[in-house]
Amino acid sequence: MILFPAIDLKNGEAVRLQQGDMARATVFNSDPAAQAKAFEQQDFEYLHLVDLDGAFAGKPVNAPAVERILAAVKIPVQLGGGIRDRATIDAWLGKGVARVIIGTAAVRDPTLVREAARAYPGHVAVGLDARDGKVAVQGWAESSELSALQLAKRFEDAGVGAIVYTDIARDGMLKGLNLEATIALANEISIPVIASGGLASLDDVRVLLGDFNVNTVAHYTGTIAGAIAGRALYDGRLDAAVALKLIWESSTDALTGLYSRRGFAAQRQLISARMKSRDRWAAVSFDIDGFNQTNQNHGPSFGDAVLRCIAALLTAENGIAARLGGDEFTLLVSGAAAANPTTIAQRLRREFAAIRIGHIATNIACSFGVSELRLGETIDAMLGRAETALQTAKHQRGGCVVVANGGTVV
Ligand code: AMZ
Repeated sequence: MILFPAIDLKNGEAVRLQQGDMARATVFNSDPAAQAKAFEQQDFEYLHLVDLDGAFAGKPVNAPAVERILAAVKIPVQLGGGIRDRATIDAWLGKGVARVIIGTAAVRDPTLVREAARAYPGHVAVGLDARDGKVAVQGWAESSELSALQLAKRFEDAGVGAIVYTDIARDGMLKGLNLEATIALANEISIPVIASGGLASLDDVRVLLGDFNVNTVAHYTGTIAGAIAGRALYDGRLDAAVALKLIWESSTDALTGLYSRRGFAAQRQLISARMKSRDRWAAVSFDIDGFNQTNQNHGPSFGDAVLRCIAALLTAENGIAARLGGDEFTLLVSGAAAANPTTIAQRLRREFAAIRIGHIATNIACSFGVSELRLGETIDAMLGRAETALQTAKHQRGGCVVVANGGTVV
């Protein structure tokens, strides 16, 4: 999960509004670049910027402040407000914005969103700002006839990297996120959702991390990839260090230290946002053949030791790795390592077979599916191909490496 600190720009200053009302603005920092730098130094990994005057004007107004922020920080930045045409999208992405957020134009000109998302997969997000169930536009001064879900559905399969969902009534009010509506939306679409509006305390962060034991939330199956924190950070209600520590701890598997499903999803998104079209990436997915057998024969602590050994091997690679299930793992590698994922899989296969726990030889056998990123493909699509190849490997005979796009290495 990514916690995005928000900087909303009005007249070149960093402000917070209440319920989007420009007349209820509090200036928190007259130097937004210094504020951005402060957030970076607090270890936030991604910034959320809004050009408020731009959202009302329909074109960028606080561009100089945005450019100063881009020059001041190294972490990626997502930006919304006044981005209504292709030239503005091209310009911001060209200047180093990692992801543009489109609000009004997503209602009025959905083709723009679709075309931009195709040109820049993962770098275009849709901002859905809901009031009384309907999406608001034009600085939230006007309402549309569409519900958030109706609008979100229009962009399924368009390559949109995220939906930033804001409950306007809660924005700046410190009453807590609208979890129910956010989860309901996340459950209905495959696009990751970023929750926004009203984040008030560590409790909101805890709930987003998967502590869904609240009676209102029965079934959570979608992806909530992050949340936006505004006023709570500025007035000190939310301690950044404590919140980020909590997020970091819950993004890794307690046993192996590898990324958990949720942490891996967040990292994948970050990678997608930072990815340049010619970057090289590859995926290696695998699971252990007959792991239950291993556990039953030697007891759970033996299984744990095996998992720890695998984790140590995996993290030695140049990439990020996750334990996605009891015995299922995924490795994402970049650069030179991505040139030949089959070699990586074969090496891992040899090394796993040689793992010893004390004096016991484990003889672990794994099935592998590998894939390389195609030009213009998303990381998720590449991972999907590796997963399909893995299923084929398991069905063939086990213990082999299947390369997406054909080819089995026994
Ligand atoms: O607070 C407001 N009145 C407001 C606000 N925060 N109005 C718009 N916005 C943000 C949206 C989204 O990120 O949350 O501006 C962006 C949308 O801008 P546009 O110009 O694409 O509608």
